[in-house]
Amino acid sequence: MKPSILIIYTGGTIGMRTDASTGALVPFDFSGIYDEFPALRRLNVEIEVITMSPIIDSSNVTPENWCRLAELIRENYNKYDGFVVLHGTDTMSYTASAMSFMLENLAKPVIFTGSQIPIDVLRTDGRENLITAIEIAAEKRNGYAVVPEVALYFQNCLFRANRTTKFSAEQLNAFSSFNYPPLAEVGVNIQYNYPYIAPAAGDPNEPLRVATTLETGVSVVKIFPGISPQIFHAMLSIYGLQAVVLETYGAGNAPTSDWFCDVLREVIARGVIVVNVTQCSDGIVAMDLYETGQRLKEIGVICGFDSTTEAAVTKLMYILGQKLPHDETVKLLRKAIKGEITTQIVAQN
Ligand code: ASN
Repeated sequence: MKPSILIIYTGGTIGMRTDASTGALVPFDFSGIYDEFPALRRLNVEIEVITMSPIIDSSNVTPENWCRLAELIRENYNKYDGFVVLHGTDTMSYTASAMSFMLENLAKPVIFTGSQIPIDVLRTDGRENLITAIEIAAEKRNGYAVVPEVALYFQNCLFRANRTTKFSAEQLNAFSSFNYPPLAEVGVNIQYNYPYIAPAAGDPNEPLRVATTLETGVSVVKIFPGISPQIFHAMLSIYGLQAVVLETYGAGNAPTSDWFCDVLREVIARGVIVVNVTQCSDGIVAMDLYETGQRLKEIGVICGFDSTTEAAVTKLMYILGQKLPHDETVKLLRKAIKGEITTQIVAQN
């Protein structure tokens, strides 16, 4: 039997085409996918398409959209072997990271992709991204999905979704996974890096569990030389704030000045969770390395290891949404729950 794939189109450049009469970019109707890409018939895959309403530019995405997407995957989970989510590139890493946490016992591929150039432009990157994403979502070995996790395919590379970042507004290889190897590299053949692909988180025949209670009292604070005590204090004193992703320097370093540490001490005493991630794309937070990191640890800042900001934000929304006791929340933050941080390093810190 042919594998069956559900394509979920959410919006973004990949689905845009130029209206001949007005010259404006208008959404492409993916339901006519076989007419547009007859080559898809040769894939030996059964494809169906759902277009989410409204179609959005991904800059407008919200946690409500994430919940609708997760529910849609859950409703269709038993009917398909895999899912391809077409999404705008700007916030794709956030949505895909959120899905990696929200789809709790996932055992089927959920492959995100999109494009930098609209699909009807001759030089589009969307066609190849779409076709290969479908092929990967349909790939089985011994009857089981080869990539039973949430992944992101872009320009010849398949990445674990919650390890990705959009790093280029210009290049066609717009995404990178700085701290985790690609799950597959695509040339003439698709070369899967099997040891890096996570095993299924559940049984493919069991219903999918989705978590749709997300806590949005989360903020990202990027420190910079010259940040004033008033500004830092104001950013951390917002009403309803439950957690902060603190983007620090290098291996997790921040100023040691008393005013800086006092602000952090005060917010942590209020019960706000502060997670330390680095502003560097590549590398890991090691808070024992320098005095400037040690101070943060003493204050009670939680190490974010090699997490991307995208993964840290969405993981916090997901975990805080579960309303667990404080120490359990902290334990989960220090643990790789969906391969989002490097576990060997977790053991050392
Ligand atoms: N603004 C678009 C989006 O993220 C960019 C893209 O898809 N390339 O929806």
